[in-house]
Amino acid sequence: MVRAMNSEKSNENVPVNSWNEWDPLEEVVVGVLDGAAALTWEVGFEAVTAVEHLDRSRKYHRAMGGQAIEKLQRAPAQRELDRLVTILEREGVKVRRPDPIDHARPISTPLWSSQGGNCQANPRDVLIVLGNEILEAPMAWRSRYFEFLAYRKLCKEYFKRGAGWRAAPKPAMSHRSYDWDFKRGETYVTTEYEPLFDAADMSRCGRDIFIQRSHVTNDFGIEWLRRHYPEFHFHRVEFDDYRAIHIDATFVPLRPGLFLTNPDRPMRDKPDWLAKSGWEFVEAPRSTLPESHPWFHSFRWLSMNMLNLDEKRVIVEASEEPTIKFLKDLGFDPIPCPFRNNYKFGGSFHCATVDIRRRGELKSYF
Ligand code: ABU
Repeated sequence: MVRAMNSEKSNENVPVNSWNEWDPLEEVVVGVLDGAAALTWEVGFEAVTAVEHLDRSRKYHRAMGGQAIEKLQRAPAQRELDRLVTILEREGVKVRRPDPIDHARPISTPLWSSQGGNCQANPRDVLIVLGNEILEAPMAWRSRYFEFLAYRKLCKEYFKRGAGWRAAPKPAMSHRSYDWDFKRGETYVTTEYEPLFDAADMSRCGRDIFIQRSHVTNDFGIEWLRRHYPEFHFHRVEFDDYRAIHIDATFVPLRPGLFLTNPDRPMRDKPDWLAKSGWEFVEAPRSTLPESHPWFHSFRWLSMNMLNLDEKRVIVEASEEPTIKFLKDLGFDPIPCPFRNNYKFGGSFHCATVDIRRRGELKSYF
């Protein structure tokens, strides 16, 4: 249900309204850490694991998958998350939270089982707001199959207040959904057996939405989106990234006319229309996370995973001084917040949130 089909002002009374990544943010869902479990090793997870970590990671997750991440272990990340909520509220944004579900127990469907689930730290991966509608993504990892449940109370509430609410077809995630012999850097682990996508593989720029073909988003999923949301133009993009998962540390629209790009992940076959669109493409500074840091190979580009409160204010990780300076030079007002302990849960500010309401309307920027 896309109400603002042209550039008329959208109805400000609607509970759900967000068309891009930069309009003034009024209401946001912030993830929670309670209930988190160590991920279970599965082929989809293997595909996005840095080669340097493969052996260690496989061993750890086979042994620990489904084990609870206890409160004490979560405490440093929890303090950062609390700080993020304080900042958002101070900046005038209404914060909503999902219901934690306990991921530390085996899950199964008639076709497969997993030692455990994941967490609800990253609502961005599961939900996307397309105009006045919330869409639940199918997801592509077995450990994430039931993650949507944490957001159902909120979705029901928004629906009752008048928002659109849709869920993509729940995938089988059977053995046919995965290429068990995928070639790192050449092919993707997800096949075309059924539609698959994570919501975080999309960057919204009004009528134009960039969607990455990745290890969690396939062409069938992109086609499903095109057929169900004809009002939008979904542009399929690919990047040189053998671990491709989610576009929000790779290709980030910061305001109309400006993309932040990842110097290690150039876009493949950038279309001519985009190159000539008049939008500027600026390379993100490298992270201050030291190369010797055990998470360096997996998480260094989370420095790009920022949250816009509007076209000026951007929440950025507090230790990323080069990024903070870079943003100031571009005319932004960066708001630093420590968040590195949250990286263990897979994301930074963009992942940890999903904007429900931004003050704005549907526009064409290209
Ligand atoms: N949504 C997290 C993406 C992380 C990365 O691409 O490095």
